[in-house]
Amino acid sequence: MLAIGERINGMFREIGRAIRRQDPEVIQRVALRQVEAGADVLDVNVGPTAEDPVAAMVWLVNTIREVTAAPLSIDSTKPEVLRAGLQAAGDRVMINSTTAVPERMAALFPLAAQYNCPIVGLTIDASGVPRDAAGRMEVALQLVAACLEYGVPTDRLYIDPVILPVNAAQHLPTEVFKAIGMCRTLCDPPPKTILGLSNVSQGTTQRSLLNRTCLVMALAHGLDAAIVDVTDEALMEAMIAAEVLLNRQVYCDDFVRAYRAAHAVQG
Ligand code: THG
Repeated sequence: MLAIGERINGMFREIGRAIRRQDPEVIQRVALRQVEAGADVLDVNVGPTAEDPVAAMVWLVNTIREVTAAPLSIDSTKPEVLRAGLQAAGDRVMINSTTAVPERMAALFPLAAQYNCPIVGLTIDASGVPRDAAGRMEVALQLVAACLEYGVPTDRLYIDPVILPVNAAQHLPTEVFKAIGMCRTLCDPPPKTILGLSNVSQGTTQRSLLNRTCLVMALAHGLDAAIVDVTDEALMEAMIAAEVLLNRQVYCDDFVRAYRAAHAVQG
């Protein structure tokens, strides 16, 4: 599974403050800590507070690039912020994210083609988040169609079926798991799937337990990537064990250590 570190997000108070003060040390420490914990990619989101989000994104990307060449997931709802982040990062990027709203897709799929990079497509259209798995598939098909229209290979699309807090909508995780499985049948080669995992536990008192249980269940349905707290050791160990049980990693008695050694970081 592609593990994308979630911590560089202005939603976290420490990160928001570092962005406002342009304090590189906090950002660089959090970037390196995630890479050392096993992040394959770092998500970069300026959060809700930045007053000039384009400048904040460029500063964040440059600050991270001073300490690591890890791939970056440029995370924004605003096309101009995504464009600026991609430009600052150069190669080794992914676009996080587009919805299936046509103007959004027209702005962002050409960027994915230009940068030759993966793009996350949320199953959200003009009427919002669909209520069930079938609704998510209808929106996913529009995202696949946009791949064909704009010349992006379908396996470079990561469909995000959008997981929401379980305490607000308890029937939804089941629909999200079903949607993950159904994405495999959409086209050939099929799109990949991704979740912003920590959404599921927001506002609950058992965050780590819900996160890792949800991750294992999503993996069993075929999930390819997740934006997670890679510093949550129990979560990462559950991910590794699930991959062994799903025959995605070779078994050995010391499989956690072996996984970590194989993913040892080049910075
Ligand atoms: N899909 C995609 N991208 C995403 C999301 C998604 N990017 C953002 C988000 N969702 C994934 N990242 C996070 C990061 C943090 C939290 C949840 C998801 C989180 N933050 C604490 C909270 O809200 O309780 C902040 C606590 C604090 O301030 O310290 O849980 O779904 N494609």
